[in-house]
Amino acid sequence: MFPKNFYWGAAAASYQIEGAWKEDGKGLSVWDVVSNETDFVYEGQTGNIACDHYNRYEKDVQIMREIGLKAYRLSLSWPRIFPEGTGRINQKGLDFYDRLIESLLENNIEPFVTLFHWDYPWELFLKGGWLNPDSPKWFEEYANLVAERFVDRIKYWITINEPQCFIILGHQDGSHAPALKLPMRAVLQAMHNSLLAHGLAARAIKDVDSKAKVGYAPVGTTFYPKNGTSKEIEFAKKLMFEKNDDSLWTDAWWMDPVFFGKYPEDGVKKYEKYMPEISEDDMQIISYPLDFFGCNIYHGIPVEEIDGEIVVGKAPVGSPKTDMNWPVTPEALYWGPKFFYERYKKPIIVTENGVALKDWVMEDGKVHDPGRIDFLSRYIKQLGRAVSEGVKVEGYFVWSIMDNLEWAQGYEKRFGLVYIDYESQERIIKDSGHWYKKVIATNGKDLSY
Ligand code: GCO
Repeated sequence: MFPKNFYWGAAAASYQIEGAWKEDGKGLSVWDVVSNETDFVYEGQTGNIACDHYNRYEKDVQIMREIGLKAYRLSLSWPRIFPEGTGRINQKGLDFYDRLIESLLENNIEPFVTLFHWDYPWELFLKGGWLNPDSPKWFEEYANLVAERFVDRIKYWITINEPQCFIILGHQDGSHAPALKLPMRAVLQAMHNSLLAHGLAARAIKDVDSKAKVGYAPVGTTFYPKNGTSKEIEFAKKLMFEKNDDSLWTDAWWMDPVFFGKYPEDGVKKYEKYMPEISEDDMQIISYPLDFFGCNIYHGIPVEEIDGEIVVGKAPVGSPKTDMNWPVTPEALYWGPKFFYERYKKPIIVTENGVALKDWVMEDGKVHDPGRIDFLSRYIKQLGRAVSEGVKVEGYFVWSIMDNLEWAQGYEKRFGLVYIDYESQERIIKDSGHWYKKVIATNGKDLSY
């Protein structure tokens, strides 16, 4: 069912695992400052040490090899490479990624590199961050440098991860760093600049290596038809791709500009008063042609027909939820990729899917997580269904390779295939990690527990 050479992988992001927040010349990120200087993160936790992946990457790559990963999705820390965000380069930061990438390649693990997974350079934030008209250029400079440096070794690039989160959560509702609550006009300006940054970075990478595969990983809110009727399907798509409310989360708002070169008209009308100035050139830059659509999908929202009326469905009382309180809805990994593929016509890579559970080390010294195995197996089956119906899917990445800092929720949430003891930094492959090994070895055929 899954194509040959399918990328079975796992993912993580720099701030969530690296630690070494001041080692070897790294600059600060907005997350470093906010977590150290406010009580913003759960129990006052920080990413200062995290999984100490910066110093333990060799061991971590050995674990990935043991699990049999074909691919690993990492992100680069922008302030580790440019301590001030632009200009001065920190060679030692680049050297770290050199070592990590070499080690992955030696172990036959394909690195998928995300340029920006939210650890924005503090020094650039002081200059206005995403509101500064030069901010797209700063990102272009960074993209160009890393593309030049890693051109011979990296085939797959992702520009920005979930712009919805760092813009809406970071700049509008203040629940992520830099913890701003800006008026809509400013939020839309920041959004537009981040999309320009994406486009310039995509172009910069392709200019260095025309064969590189470049993608973008927005987070999607997937609505799915509970009974699969055509009326439900139509309604689900309407909720994903039309502007129905004031929220900025609508999928099309973040995807149409990138894949179609224009903001959806209904949204432009709705935000008319607050829209930034947009030139023709801007939309051309933002829609620089991409090679794949990266989707991060954890759950979906059902729509259903009740007494002839189509409504947003409610989860039945007592239905399963993860430790994030997200509903378990495997159908999302069938309908989401299907809808995105139909609309944007780009090969899909599931850049994130996974589950937080209350894992602990049991008396036998192991971490038994049958819930994660059940979760992943149900979701992978649904993805397989999409594949068998012709949706072009090239890879699937479990979030996450290891437990890590879940942003404002700190270390309380455990998403890993590998358990981390944050006191001793011991790593233990969970049952799900061993199970995933078999899934990979059978190219997704054997999902049994
Ligand atoms: C995201 C981020 C990850 C999260 C994960 C679980 O998608 O929010 O990419 O960094 O940790 O999704 O919430």
